[in-house]
Amino acid sequence: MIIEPVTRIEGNAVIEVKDGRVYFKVLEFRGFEKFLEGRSFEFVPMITARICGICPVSHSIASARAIENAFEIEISERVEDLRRILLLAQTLQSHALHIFFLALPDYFKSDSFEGVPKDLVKLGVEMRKIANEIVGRIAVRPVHPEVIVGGVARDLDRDYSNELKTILNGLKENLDKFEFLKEGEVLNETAYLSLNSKGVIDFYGESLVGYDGEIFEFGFNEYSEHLVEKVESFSFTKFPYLRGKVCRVGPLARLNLTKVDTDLARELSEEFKDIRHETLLYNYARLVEIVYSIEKILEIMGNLRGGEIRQRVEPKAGEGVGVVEAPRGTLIHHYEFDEKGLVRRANLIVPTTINNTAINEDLTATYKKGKENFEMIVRAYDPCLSCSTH
Ligand code: NI
Repeated sequence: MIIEPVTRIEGNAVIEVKDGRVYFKVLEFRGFEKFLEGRSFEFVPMITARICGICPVSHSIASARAIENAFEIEISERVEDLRRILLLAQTLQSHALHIFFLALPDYFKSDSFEGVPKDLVKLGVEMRKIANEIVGRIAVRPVHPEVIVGGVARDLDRDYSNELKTILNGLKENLDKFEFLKEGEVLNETAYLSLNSKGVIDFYGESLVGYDGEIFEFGFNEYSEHLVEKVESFSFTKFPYLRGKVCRVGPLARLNLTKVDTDLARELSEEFKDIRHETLLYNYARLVEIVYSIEKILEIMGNLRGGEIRQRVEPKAGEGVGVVEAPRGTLIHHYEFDEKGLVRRANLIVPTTINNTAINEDLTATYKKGKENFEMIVRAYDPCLSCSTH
């Protein structure tokens, strides 16, 4: 059996059932790591923003962070706050797109958002509108945003709290309509990986936290000791393993590994006080993170810290790793520079790539249970294939 193409995901993929196994084949090829070589550092965040139309902010910020680490540049507290707002606004935009337009149709037994109740779709549209506006305000444009090495493009000079509070209230009134997102079964038990800051969820977190039966923490520079990529001939996406185990990142991993520190989202995240492995719970976790993103943006906006929004950057030879939480999970950028600040080598590890092994294993487990909801399982991961083949 072959499903081609897999619909309501970002990019092109094929699902093939063959000899008792199910293969999730990603057949795009991009080549960003190669054509970054020889480019000057200042263009790197702009080039990597072109990897993806949905999560460009994550790439550009991971990039800038890696470069700043390589050149030993400290950004101001204000830049840190503004970058957090950017990452959260993009998560709101991306999660809203996924839940309301790509995932919900499955739950309403429909092929498109036309089968989803209109009031819910409207909520999704409003979330995306305000999130894109916020990103555009700080990073000039919502798609192909500008993030600068050493800072951000613009300060936040407008208050969006009324709009955000209206959306949050609209969501609160409708929360009981999403109970069905808590349904799901365990297909495979896996390892998990996320950023965190002292055990708390943070899309611009300070260190990595992993789970392979036990929780362990490590710094950005040690990522390659824990996360090892393998290659399989049937896909252009690689297969990473965390300490030899199939690993997952994204909303489920974040809520499994970290505590949530905003009011309503904390209540909703109670569901994840033990490690949860049900793949379809990714959708519920995404809903919790929509609430978290709105609450956290409101909190940061209300207490913006001070400092310059950009600073002078002097390149030097060396290497640096930058990590952020993208909507789909942990995103790692690693560069090596020569003394002029030209890229010698680039390595990008993208969330959908990390989830790739689990997606394949889950499809085979689904098949072995005699079920055929393959596309719904793939969609739970909200895969971004143009990112994964970078
Ligand atoms: Ni992407």
